[in-house]
Amino acid sequence: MTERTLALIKPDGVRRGLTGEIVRRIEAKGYTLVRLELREATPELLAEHYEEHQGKPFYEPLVEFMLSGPVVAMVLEGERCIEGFRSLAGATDPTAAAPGTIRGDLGRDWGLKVQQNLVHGSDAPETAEREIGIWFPTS
Ligand code: RTP
Ligand code: MG
Repeated sequence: MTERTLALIKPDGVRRGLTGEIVRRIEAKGYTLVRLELREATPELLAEHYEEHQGKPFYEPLVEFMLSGPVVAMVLEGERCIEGFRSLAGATDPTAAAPGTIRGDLGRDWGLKVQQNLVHGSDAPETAEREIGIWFPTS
């Protein structure tokens, strides 16, 4: 089933110059880049994007981190790409993420917080629609 998903390269990925490498992996997998923009998040946008995490202990540091620099916002399209991009990304914690994944190969967590895990990907069809609407309201 062809799907769309919202993928983000978080500020650590952009800062470390990994945008090209991450986009390369997405394209090599065969997903189509429908939208791609370098963006500055805002507190309002992130409050919507991370609505499910509001009130959790990691919420405030996560938002602060996501405001620490530009992010690359993308809409990907492809067969089962919601699950597929999360597979490419790997487990949330870079140390636990398998080699071969973006977080497993490129993620660092020595001296860092787990939120600095390079990428975000929507986790279900409804979430993908919601998040695409938040980041690309005109799409
Ligand atoms: P994402 O939403 O970024 O694709 O990652 P995910 O589904 O694997 O992780 P999720 O549970 O949705 O958490 C969203 C982001 O919050 C940060 N986080 N920090 N214990 C912690 O300090 C903690 N837990 C989660 C990570 O940046 C995670 O990607
Ligand atoms: Mg998530």
